[in-house]
Amino acid sequence: TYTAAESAPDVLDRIVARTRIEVAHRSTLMNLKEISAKAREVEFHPRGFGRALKEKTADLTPGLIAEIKKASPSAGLLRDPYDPVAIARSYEAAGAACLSVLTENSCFHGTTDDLVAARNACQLPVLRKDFIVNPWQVYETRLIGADCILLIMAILKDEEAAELVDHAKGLDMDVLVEVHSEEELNRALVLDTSLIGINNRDLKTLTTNLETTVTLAPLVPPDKIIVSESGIKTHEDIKRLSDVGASGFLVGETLLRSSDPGEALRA
Ligand code: IGP
Repeated sequence: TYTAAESAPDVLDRIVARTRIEVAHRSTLMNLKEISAKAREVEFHPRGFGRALKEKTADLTPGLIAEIKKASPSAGLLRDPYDPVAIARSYEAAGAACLSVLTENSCFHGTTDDLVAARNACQLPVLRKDFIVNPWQVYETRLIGADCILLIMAILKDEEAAELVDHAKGLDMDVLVEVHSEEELNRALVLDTSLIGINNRDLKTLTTNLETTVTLAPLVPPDKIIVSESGIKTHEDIKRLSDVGASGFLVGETLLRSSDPGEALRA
């Protein structure tokens, strides 16, 4: 886990570099052809992630995507012991629309098993929160049962993002594309997905500012679903973000700091 403030700018680069090495290693154990064949054999169908968000919006209730993670580079260790199953159940009982589960290990202490366990414990659609840079990871995401992948525009070239979207769509998974600037947003808008995530956290400095959503949301066409991500703490925050057009709200730290995350969501 990252601690020194001066190393913040390198966190994203370090995670991506490590991820590439790990994927290269794991794909020697099961190559792309093998994993894609296996992913296509998965029998159960993805739970509609975008659909669950749209249903909440139709109800005029905020579409909360409740996050499950043990630690983060900005917050450090959030939960010890860490029980993804209990947290998933309590979020579902509290009325979350969807779950987001961190599977990145080096900085977030997550594993793919955490996602499998959380998803099996509830009926909610699940976003795999990780740093996806390679089609192999998209097939792995389907194999572990996730319903939606995250694509971070800051770490992808246009053609890489388009290719990863195609692989995900081919497996009937939804895609949440994450942006943090107008330039990234314009690159994201041409992709074949309706879910646009606006990350209020600057992944280089790790600080959050809800103004990011306030500034970028008006630039998103009405046929897209806007998910505001990170740094959301209060009902007033959600009100302010819905007023500018967000209908999904990805909340982690605020809920995970509470001894009862579901209760914190209900509050
Ligand atoms: C949740 P927070 O501040 O409520 O814990 O944020 C989520 O938005 C954040 O975990 C996140 C993230 C990411 C993590 C958003 N985009 C990309 C890792 C990678």
